[in-house]
Amino acid sequence: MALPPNTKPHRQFVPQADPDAASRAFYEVLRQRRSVRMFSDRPVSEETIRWCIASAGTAPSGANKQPWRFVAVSDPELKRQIRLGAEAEEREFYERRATPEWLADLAPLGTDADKAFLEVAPWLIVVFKLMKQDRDDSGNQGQVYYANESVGIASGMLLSALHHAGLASLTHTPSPMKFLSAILGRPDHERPFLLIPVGHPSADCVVPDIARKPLDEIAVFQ
Ligand code: IYR
Repeated sequence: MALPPNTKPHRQFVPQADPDAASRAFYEVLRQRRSVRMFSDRPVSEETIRWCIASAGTAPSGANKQPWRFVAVSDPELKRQIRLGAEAEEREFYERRATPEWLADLAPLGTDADKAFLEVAPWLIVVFKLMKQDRDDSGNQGQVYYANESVGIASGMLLSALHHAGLASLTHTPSPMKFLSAILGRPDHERPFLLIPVGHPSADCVVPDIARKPLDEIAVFQ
């Protein structure tokens, strides 16, 4: 392979344990993550949120364009507006837009249009997908590539980082999400991608009694 013009030696991360033990230990951590919809108002420091977003920002992306913006909201008035905007869309969803099959699929989760957690959770991280790069000094906006894949990967890494920090989170997708751009004053080239409430679970928090598919259903070795 021809070396690209700019390279440096790669130092591979070496885990504390051997690969079998390290991969299993990571699985044992991640399998404890659950989507939480019952939050307490217990605070989470901005420092913690900053490190978790920094972890997400280490994600690979198409041509390394890093087509993401993470907007971390703790201001109560902004959270209130986001709740009102989300609940308006969710009422439409539950009362009109959702098909009967979709509603039946959601029944085990017990979700409805009430999104109180959007005000209770100390942080809402709104993930935006960049449709173009930010303007450079001359005002030019370059292309981004594989933006959905890139911001999806970064979001997964964000969820893992939050979980690793002992925090609860939810991937919330009120649809459409345009109201988030207006409330947060984001520019046109940023599209809302995910709304992630972050915090601690309430003392009485329960989660749906559902299971993940076993390994042999999700993996094929050949
Ligand atoms: N956005 C709605 C509905 C919803 C849709 C799916 I797909 C879910 O996995 C969960 C909920 C809501 O948040 O209630």
